[in-house]
Amino acid sequence: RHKFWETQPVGQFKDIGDSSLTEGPIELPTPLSEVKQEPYNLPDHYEWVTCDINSEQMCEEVYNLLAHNYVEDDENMFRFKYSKEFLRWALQPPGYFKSWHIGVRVKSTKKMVAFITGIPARIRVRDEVVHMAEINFLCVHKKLRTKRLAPVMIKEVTRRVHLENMWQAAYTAGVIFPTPIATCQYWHRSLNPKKLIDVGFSRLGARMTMSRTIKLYKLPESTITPGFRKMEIHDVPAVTRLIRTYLSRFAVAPDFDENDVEHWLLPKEDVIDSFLVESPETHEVTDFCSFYTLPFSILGHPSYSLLKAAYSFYNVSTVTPLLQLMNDALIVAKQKDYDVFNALDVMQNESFLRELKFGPGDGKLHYYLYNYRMRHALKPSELGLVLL
Ligand code: NHW
Ligand code: EN5
Repeated sequence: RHKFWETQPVGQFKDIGDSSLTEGPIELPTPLSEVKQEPYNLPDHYEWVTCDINSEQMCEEVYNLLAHNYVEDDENMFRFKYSKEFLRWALQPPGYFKSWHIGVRVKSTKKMVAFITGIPARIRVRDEVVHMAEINFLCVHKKLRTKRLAPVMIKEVTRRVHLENMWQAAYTAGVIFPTPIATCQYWHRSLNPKKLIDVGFSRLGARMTMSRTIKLYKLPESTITPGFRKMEIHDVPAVTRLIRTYLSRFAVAPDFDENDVEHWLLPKEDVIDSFLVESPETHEVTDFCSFYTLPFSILGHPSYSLLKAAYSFYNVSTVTPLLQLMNDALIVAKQKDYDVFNALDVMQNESFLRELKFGPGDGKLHYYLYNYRMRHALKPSELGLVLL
């Protein structure tokens, strides 16, 4: 069934429910001297390239490959369109390795036809903090699909992760292979219902008119919570304390320090937005919310080519009810002209999704760990991790 994944140190479908298997690494690390020193072989006419994402030219090549060949919805109506600034942010967190940004080119023309990336992350699984790679942006050009290039890409990134003495990875995908640690549901909150319906992202509900639908999704002009403001650099220590405490309650979550919070959560225009509540009395930071920007290209529509989407990232409430905090997040997203606000049912998100008029999407997101066995699948609410 899964000729490649059956050979990898991942939980296998046949082992589901086997209580003799314990939680933790599947294979032990090997001495670095035993890690293969040369890249895996590619088919003739192709070559590896390590991508310098700071170079405008390289970044543009990667951007173009992804903009035309990366993830689409199940009906091929929309395709993710990560911006260049987003890619730079996503691929250069503290301690990143350039060698983990891997492209494949056609030797003769130098055209980029495949890509995969890793970034380092400390991920806590229950009580243990594991130094891992987060793998993302696996992409093979549409014309080179189903030729078993993806397994070579995965083995090569694995080798380069091993060379840095890391032996585990985390990744997400919309498709199933051995073996998800959790399966999450995407939810969507219409901000611009007319456009969403026009482009086929959503449908007019039964017994609903356009004007009733627009009224249903209407939001206040400005946010409601006193002390709600954009996060600033001087907030990093307080936000780090808030988020560390919050994430400690989940079974799987990143172990963020101040450098990580500065990188991942400080606002960057059209990439990451973050807001917090500073108590007007005590000036304490009590609540936090964030979303990242990931538009869809709209494929083959006569009048619209881009759908502006915000994705819920990390949110923490200690004083402001989470529902009110996320309602304010919707209001700022609407002010900033997003068409839709998306969220997964991870962490405590289920507590606000229905009430704030999110509806379930047609997509699911499966979470995976490489070389780390979980005894049981987790519920989405036990996950404290959001990947880009
Ligand atoms: S998920 C997004 C993945 N990208 C896309 O969906 C873009 C559009 N699709 C494509 O470009 C986020 C191609 O269809 C891809 C597959 C490249 C997906 N993950 O070359 P073949 C990520 O980036 C398996 C893992 O013939 P293809 C996460 C498939 O099950 N495996 O297929 C990435 C089969 O194996 P099997 C995937 O369609 C995580 C084999 O690939 C997969 O031409 C990577 C077929 O290969 C996917 N998304 O290319 C794993 N899609 O055993 C990281 C298919 O079933 C692991 N496959 O026969 C950890 C590494 C680091 C470890 C460090 C210690
Ligand atoms: C990991 N880093 O299919 C990347 N998205 O529901 C891999 N559907 O936007 C991620 N088909 O349901 C891969 N509208 C998995 C995600 C791939 C992208 C994807 C789904 C998630 C999505 C939309 C559009 C569907 C178009 C037809 C969807 C319904 C919205 C509606 C709004 C009103 C209330 C009910 C729901």
